[in-house]
Amino acid sequence: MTELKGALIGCGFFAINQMHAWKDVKGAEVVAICDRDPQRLKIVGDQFGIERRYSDAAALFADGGFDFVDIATTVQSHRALVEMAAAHKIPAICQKPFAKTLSDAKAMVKACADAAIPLMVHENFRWQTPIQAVKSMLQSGVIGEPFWGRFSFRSGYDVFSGQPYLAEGERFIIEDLAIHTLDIARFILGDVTTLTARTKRVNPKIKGEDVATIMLDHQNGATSIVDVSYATKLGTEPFPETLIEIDGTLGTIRLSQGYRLEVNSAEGTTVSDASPKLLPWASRPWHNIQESVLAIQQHWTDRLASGGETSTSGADNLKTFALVEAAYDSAAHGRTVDIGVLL
Ligand code: NAD
Ligand code: 89V
Repeated sequence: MTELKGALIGCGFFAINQMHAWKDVKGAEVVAICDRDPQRLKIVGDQFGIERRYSDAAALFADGGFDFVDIATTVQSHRALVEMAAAHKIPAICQKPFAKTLSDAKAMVKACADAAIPLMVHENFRWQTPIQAVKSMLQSGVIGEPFWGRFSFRSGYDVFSGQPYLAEGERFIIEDLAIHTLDIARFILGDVTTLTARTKRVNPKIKGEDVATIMLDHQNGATSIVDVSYATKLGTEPFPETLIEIDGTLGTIRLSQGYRLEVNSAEGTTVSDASPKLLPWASRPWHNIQESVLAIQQHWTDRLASGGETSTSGADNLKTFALVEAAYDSAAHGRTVDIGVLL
């Protein structure tokens, strides 16, 4: 298999997972890294044995010598870096949140389409083993047509120690976390027509909202609830599990804490274990997310090699990003938002 060469920009907290995963991906390797913080550049360069190191993305692109770029910086730099990739006709992966605003996100998709380069958003949650298991079960038809769903992430985990910037933004849980949960809802029940949301801030030490309850109407007629919280203190901390309930015309699916998958249908009740693998470089409780990083990066590599569209392409992600913008609008103004108008 031809080895695709990649460059990674942004050597921070989460990029460590991406670098480990690139070591495991078949058909691609990282040959250059970039970070404007010299300490982060050294830590990641030394840990993963990368000689080509840049403090400036423009210099990285000018030197070239790679087939794709993996942008793992925080959102402020995403538009400039994606547009830089497009200007150099380098296929790009961009971390979530894709952009600061929907209009930025649209401009980024257009820049890559105009340059005829693939663009994928690193929206990895739909690649988690338990989420894929729910999707497969639904697709098997065993519970019939889905008419209702719940996608729930309720936790008291201290995310701020690893990602201090999450405490500082005017926006928090919808932009950072529900963005994944909304994407899972779209992945499982299909695209959304209208959305209604309510938010709260419970933790007085942070700026943004840490609780959100969002109701979605899906194009197929199903209704779902996406509910997320970082203010929920439970006996057994579920971070970072997404719990799912789907009701269908012939049965139900329940993905509950501990990755327990229960399916009730005309054939009876089955219970299985949908746990993710613990990869050699992974650590609990993050292993679910870490495994999905490997899955999405392998998917990108396979599609880049074959010329196919990725599951979470920039164009696809606009439909998830629109739900984020709609949720803030709905919560601020107490109204239901028509998603079609935003796209
Ligand atoms: P971080 O602040 O720890 O790391 C970002 C790094 O990028 C820093 O080292 C910074 O110096 C560097 N950087 C920023 N702008 C740059 C630029 N223009 N050129 C070069 N380097 C630049 O942030 P993080 O926690 O690693 O998050 C990075 C992104 O990953 C965020 O968008 C976050 O939302 C996302 N994230 C995704 C997941 C997931 O599961 N998909 C999980 C955690 C974080
Ligand atoms: O996936 C993320 O973006 C992370 C976390 C799961 C901690 O919210 O910020």
